[in-house]
Amino acid sequence: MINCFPVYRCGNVKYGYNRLPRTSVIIAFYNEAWSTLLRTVHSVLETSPDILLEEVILVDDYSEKEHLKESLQEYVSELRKVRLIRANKREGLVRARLLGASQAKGEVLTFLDCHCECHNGWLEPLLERIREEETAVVCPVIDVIDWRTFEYLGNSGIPQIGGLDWRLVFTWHVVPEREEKRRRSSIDVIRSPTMAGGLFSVSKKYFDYLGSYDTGMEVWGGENLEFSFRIWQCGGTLEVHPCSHVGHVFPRQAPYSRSKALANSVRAAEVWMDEYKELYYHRNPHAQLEPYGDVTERRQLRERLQCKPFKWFLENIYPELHVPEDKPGYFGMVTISDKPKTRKAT
Ligand code: UD2
Ligand code: MN
Repeated sequence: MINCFPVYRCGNVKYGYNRLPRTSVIIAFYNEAWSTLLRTVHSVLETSPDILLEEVILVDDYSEKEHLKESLQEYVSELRKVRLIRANKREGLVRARLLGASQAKGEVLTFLDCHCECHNGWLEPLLERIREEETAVVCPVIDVIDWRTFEYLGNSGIPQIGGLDWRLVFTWHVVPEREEKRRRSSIDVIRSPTMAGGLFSVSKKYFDYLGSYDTGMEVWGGENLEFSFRIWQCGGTLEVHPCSHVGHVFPRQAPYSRSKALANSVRAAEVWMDEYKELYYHRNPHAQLEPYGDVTERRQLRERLQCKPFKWFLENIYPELHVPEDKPGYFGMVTISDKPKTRKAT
């Protein structure tokens, strides 16, 4: 049965370790707690076969917290294969990751958030898939780590894939039937229209070919959808591997402001969504007023790589997404406030 978490079958796969590409693991962080950051690093070291792990590159995005200064440097200098590099100013996650990528020696880049725990056997399936298909960008299943107790809660069993809504918010979905039919076995990769953003492996060569990231994006947000559109529209595939599991802490509140997310999303819409960007603007009128900088180079990249239109993405990769027909004056978005309005007693 395709839907069962194929844990037994995953365990039976034999890898030709000598043939797999080696990876650099890149972890950008800003003001992260000591315990979660080190949990991430140690879990990578403990669960990655030595032959597959080129190095772990920690990129400090100009953190202010004292524990991330000398103490971290000292701690890390004792760890084999781990390097710490520091940004000279706050770069935001896109440029911080690229700083790490620019120094990476591995054939494959594997990005992780700085509050993860890799599970045994997480790396092999990602690398095997890239060995098989260089244009595949592969994500692990993201398991949940409880943000209060830090307990590894795992996953409900059925891996989910990524989507989006017309406000350009990332959403999770069950695997559609058409995709279940396409897969030949329960341990086959699952194609996903979008990625959550933080955890994935990509061939370094292919990442560069695709234009790595949009360096005009600041702090947080938007880069995950931008990269997802770009992968699909420019000829790659975006996949979740059901055999690869990595836990992630979804905290209640990030240790920084995410005010730049809107401009980042607008950049993604302006470059990749063609006329469909209007559907976004109708649902988020603030977006249309947001200054988003210059996207000329990104449009040139799209031209150069001869990427497909957004319509193709909608029809072929994400047919489940309802495309509304906005008639003038008849569109909007229903929002449900989480704070119930209290009625004044009369
Ligand atoms: C999700 C992604 C995240 C990113 C984001 C959209 C997962 C599990 N997480 O949000 O990777 O794609 O969506 O942008 O898929 N960071 C910096 N500099 C900054 C801000 C953040 O280095 O200015 C680091 C941060 O410390 C962390 C990573 O970037 O390691 C992602 O940030 P996050 O964990 O706050 O994002 P998350 O998981 O809410
Ligand atoms: Mn995160």
